[in-house]
Amino acid sequence: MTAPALNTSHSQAIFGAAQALMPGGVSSPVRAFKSVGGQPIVFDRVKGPYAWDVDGNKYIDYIGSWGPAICGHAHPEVIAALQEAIEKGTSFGAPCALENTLAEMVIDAVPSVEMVRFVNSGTEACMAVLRLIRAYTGRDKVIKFEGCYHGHADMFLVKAGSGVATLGLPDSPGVPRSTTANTLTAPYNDLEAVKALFAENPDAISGVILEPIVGNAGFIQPEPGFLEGLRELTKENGALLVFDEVMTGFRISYGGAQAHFGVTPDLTTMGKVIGGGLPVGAYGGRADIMGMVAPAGPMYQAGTLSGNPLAMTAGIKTLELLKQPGTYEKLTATTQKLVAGIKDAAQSAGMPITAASVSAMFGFFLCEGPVRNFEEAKSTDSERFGKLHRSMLERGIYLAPSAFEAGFTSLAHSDADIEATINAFRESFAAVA
Ligand code: HOZ
Repeated sequence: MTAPALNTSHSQAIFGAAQALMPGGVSSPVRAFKSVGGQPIVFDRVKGPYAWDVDGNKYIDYIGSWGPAICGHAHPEVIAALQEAIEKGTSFGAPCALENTLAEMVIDAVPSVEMVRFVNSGTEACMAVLRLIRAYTGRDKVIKFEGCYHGHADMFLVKAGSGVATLGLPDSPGVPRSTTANTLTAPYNDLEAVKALFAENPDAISGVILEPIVGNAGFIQPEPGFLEGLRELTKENGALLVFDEVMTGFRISYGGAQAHFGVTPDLTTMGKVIGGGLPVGAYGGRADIMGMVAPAGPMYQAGTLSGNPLAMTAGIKTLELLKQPGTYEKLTATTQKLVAGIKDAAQSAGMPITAASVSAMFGFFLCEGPVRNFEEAKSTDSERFGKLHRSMLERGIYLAPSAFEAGFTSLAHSDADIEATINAFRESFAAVA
């Protein structure tokens, strides 16, 4: 069935004007729609599972502000808490009791976290944790995995996922070679490659950092034994294990992917959900390691807006909502229904597909699969993905504009939303097959 033509004239005018004002017209690269073609739509407002653009078109949203909106956009309780908090000011630059509350909630929930430091983004959290593992071990090298994305700090821009993969950029200019010389990479799900790196670099590797479920190279799950193997290898080699739970924290389960898989890293980075839609990142872990962070210890890291009362309020309220009984069961059921529908729709159209979900995170690749690493993710049909993305948009479904980003559901997505989405997939797969 042909979709009614989407009028996006206001979006086009605003995005056109933005070109001269901001590089590529955006504040963050992936949202420019470069890899899927067409122009991005410009949002006007969001509520629950929906987004409205400046032309009045309504979309069912599966990005959720790239993760934070797990309770649904603009949840009334989060908004009410923020309205109350804003009366007391927007930023203190001084200790506030709300930091204690959110810190206690994170420490209670996340198995590896005994102490936590709040920052303003996932990038900041990962940048700081890297400095911390190097300070603690006295070693400079770090192992990351191809296709994993840990923000845009210099040391991590090596075979990175997310926007770097989406735009097909080589490792970024402006990053000194001497900086990335200490970044070692291995294919995801390949323990033998990690073993070899430890053997080749004795007593030189400070730690291994990874997304315990990859969401920045599409959605890729760890194979059984992979996380456990990394836990053993890091211990054997005197290195630290860091889970980047910026995407998975409080999304895969209340205790993150580490609680779901039963593997406890030494340190964890978080972002997205713990800010409830405001800018928050965090890193935390073993108290003896966190004791290195200034002013308790010598490893310096700071931030003017870190722990500000509005961000803490949105995070606290969001975690309170997530802690209610049945939350993750609902998220799992919603997402499983969506993924089963996507698979069925693709198969009915004769389209190769591999799709999966854990809790409120999902993804699909337009190939038979399995997809276990970045190389396999990159070999899938990106041109067809672009066409599919456009067709879904025309049918009122807002998917990540990249084959290298995971999808996110929320507590606000109803059965009717999921059914409407599956119908749109059915029509779109038929249109692009
Ligand atoms: N790097 C994030 C996605 N993995 C954010 C993208 C954006 O906001 O454009």
